[in-house]
Amino acid sequence: MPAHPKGTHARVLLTSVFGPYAQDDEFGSRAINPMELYHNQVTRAQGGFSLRMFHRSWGIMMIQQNISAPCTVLDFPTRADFARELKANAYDIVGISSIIVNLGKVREMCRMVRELSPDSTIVIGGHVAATPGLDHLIDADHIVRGEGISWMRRYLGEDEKAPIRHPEIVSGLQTRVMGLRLPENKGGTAATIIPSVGCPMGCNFCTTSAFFGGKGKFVNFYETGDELFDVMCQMESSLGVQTFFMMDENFLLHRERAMRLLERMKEGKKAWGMAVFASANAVRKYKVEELVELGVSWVWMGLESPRSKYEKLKGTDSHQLTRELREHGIRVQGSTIIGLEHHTPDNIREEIEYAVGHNTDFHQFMLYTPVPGTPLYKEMSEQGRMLEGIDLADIHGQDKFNFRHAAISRDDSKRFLDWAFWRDFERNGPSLYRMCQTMLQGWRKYRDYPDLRVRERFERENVKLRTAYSAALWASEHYFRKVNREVSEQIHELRRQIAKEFGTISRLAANLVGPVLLWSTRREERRVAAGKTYEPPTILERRNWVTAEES
Ligand code: B12
Ligand code: SF4
Repeated sequence: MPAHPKGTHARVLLTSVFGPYAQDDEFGSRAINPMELYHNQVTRAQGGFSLRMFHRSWGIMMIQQNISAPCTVLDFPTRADFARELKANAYDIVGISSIIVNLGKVREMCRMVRELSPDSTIVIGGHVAATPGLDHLIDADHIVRGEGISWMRRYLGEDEKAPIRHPEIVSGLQTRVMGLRLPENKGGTAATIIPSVGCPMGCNFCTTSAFFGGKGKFVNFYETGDELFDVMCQMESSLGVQTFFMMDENFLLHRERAMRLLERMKEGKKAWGMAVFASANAVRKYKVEELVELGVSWVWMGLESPRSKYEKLKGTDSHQLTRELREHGIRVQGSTIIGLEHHTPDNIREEIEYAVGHNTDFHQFMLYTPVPGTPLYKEMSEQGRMLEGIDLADIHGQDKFNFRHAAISRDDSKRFLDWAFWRDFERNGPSLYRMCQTMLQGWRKYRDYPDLRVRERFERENVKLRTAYSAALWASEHYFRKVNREVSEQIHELRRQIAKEFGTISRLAANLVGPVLLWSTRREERRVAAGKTYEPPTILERRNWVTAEES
């Protein structure tokens, strides 16, 4: 591919696809598929207790930070914002980032670029690039499969192997729970760190793994614990954070890097906390105390199914592992697949009960979904089992099957999926309560731990347990009294234990703020029932821009 003639003088616009998202429309937005991680696929059945927040489009932020051309990032625009930006600046390159589900929007954005900025070169990146025959479906100049920083550097004639500069990323925006928006103080929200893309485990359904090379492959941005430590120190000072969301599909798999990071954290006396994604086999490479010392306070782990044959789960008792992690104060977010090959209408409820029986702090359920680019998609296509005529906008894992399952119908797939979310909530209560359980267990175990950093971290987390979370628990206990007595009693018992540990402060917080939260939760449920949805804010950020005006 020849480089762009203007090289690093080219003006670049990098944009995500346009909103609004949480509505049904002709471009592929779906009310069931909002731009919210938890409310979309984790806590969506938890009513007013659902955790709601947005996440920026990190791929384009990473690219912007690592090129020296004048570059604008436009995140979550409306069509009008996008049109305005195209007309206001003569962009040489317009890069659009998307996943497959949003292909209809990419098509429309390409059309808009051709109309409003005909001299721009259109570059498409992100998972949408794995769509078969994409070049015939949209009017673009380049379709980039896989890692985008090196591609864009190459295209601009820059050194593609130069070290990766990490952008400052606040992990979540506009967080809401129980009907209230949480304050956004500097340092109050974790920073996202992206150590790598891809995952070498290569599970058959996994698009992230497939997109960056599949089994045995991935792309590391930071090879060593020292490099990661330096990036985290930078974010600590610029964003004022102590907690990090490690956006690496399998952070713990790279033990040497993690252990070196731990050494540096100990030397630097860093009481950092960390949320990580990790497969069970990777978690088991560590003693639980090592995880705690590393600051791991949250693990997102695929549980898939007890009868699945995934390498990562071999030899693991996932119930026991989850229990152990929670006992050590590590919150667990489980992920279970509905509609695996061995599932039938007869055994699926039992499998869901098993999943729910993990009693994780959070639980994601997703339909088994063959997505282009994955080994599963190839297999299903070869067997002629892919269903024709399903809009790509509906293939997001939260609607219905997009393939012919041996035993479960499309309509039933949706019913079982919804039942799983409902059952998890019914049996285990709101995730907020489960998190408090885990935090209390961790604090009890580690309050006298010899490593001061660990004590400091648990103490920091516990401030919330004594105050805001105590109030939230009061509200939850009262909310559930009428609708789920058993859960209400469990919450009452936890409140009693917290009050025993923390005394007056937690009682005061509960009695004074609890009723407000109960009221705001109910108000939120009324609002949502009346059709209220949430959309991320439009964000525009320019980099190297002065140079552009001078050029
Ligand atoms: C954060 C995230 C979200 C955020 C959205 C963030 C946003 N602003 O869009 C939330 C939580 C809202 C979300 C929602 C959904 N998501 Co999501 N999400 C992710 C997640 C966890 C991280 C993405 C990320 O930033 N990665 C790190 C960056 C650096 O990687 P990257 O984005 O791939 O970017 C690199 C390349 O792709 C490329 N690139 C990207 N953009 C561009 C643009 C150009 C011009 C170029 C040249 C290159 C390029 O360069 C980058 C650097 O190498 C990924 C999983 C993952 N680990 O990636 C899933 C993932 C992207 N999501 C996915 C899905 C399916 C969804 C949902 C449909 C939910 C669901 N039911 O699962 C919804 C859709 C919501 C909607 N209405 O659009 C799938 C996509 C599958 C596919 N093949 O299309 C993924 C891969 C998860 C998975 N394994 O299934 N998601
Ligand atoms: S372990 Fe997780 S991230 Fe890795 S390939 Fe399997 S599903 Fe994907």
